[in-house]
Amino acid sequence: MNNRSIYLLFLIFLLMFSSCAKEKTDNRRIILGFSQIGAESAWRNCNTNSVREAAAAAGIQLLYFNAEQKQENQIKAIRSFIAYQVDVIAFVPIVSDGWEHVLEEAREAGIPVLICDREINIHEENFYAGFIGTDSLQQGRSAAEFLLAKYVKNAHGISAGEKTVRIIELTGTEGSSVAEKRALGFREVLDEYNSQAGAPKFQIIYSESGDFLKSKGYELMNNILEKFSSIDVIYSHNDSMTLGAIDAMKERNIKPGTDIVIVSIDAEQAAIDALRRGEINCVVECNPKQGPELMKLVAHLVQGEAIPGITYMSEGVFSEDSDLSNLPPRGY
Ligand code: GYE
Repeated sequence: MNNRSIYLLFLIFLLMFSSCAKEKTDNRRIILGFSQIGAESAWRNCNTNSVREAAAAAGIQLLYFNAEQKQENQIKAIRSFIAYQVDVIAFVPIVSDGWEHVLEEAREAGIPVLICDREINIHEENFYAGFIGTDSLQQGRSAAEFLLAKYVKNAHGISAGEKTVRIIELTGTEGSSVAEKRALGFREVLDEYNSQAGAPKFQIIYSESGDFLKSKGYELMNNILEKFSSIDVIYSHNDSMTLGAIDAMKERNIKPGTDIVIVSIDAEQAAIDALRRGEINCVVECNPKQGPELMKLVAHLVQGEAIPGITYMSEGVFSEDSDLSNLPPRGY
């Protein structure tokens, strides 16, 4: 190769490089680093798809990491997003504690952070830009309000003044904000009722974590049915555990929804189908389709615009009293 052709090659390379560099600084796509906790439920898979589809629709480049249920993997993912200098970081905190250091690192790097779906125990300003997700305290309250309506107003299966309603609770992942608040909201409403009214009283006779997993819901229910002979209600923090518990009941010829009243959270298709069959009595909706709202928040942050501290998804309650004839397919 003579000097002239080397010079020409160099020129072509320089031109190529400068056009790439221009592309990156002037007109490049927003990059969002998103750390998901895993794939423990149909709800979670829908949540992941919603984020992926919304990012694609908004032209946002998504760096996606699945933490496989481990906080340490989430922390590693967030650190790699910082090293990559993404525009915004979003993550679903599997548990509420232990995020101070990594959030401090993101703050020092000047990268705004959005907390998705579950909350964290840091409420200091400037640690993160905002939260988008579900109102789990309200979901717990709604679950209890259904029980008050059923047992107190409609006097289901009891004569007033006679009985205690014995409740078993299947809780979600220990240390997660969602499990804590679904437990709290539920107790808040029942405790208030118990402290004022005569009878019936509502009593949580047993509570254990099934980690939001169907397999654990099944396992827990088998153990519970061995231990307790009289159960009025199962309150389960998500549909996956509920569906596992229902399988265990059916194997023992216990009729879910009739012999034992069942209240669940999420409203995935399989639970709505069970509600229609009378095997579940109430499903409190938890809306996983957070992607489009999340992308709007990301775009605002990149523009340097203010966003609300909390964005809750819109959610409802479906029960045996609801008209479900026009309910569209759930998509999860
Ligand atoms: O209810 C459950 C999932 O964090 C709100 O996690 C979410 C919960 C949801 O696995 O099914």
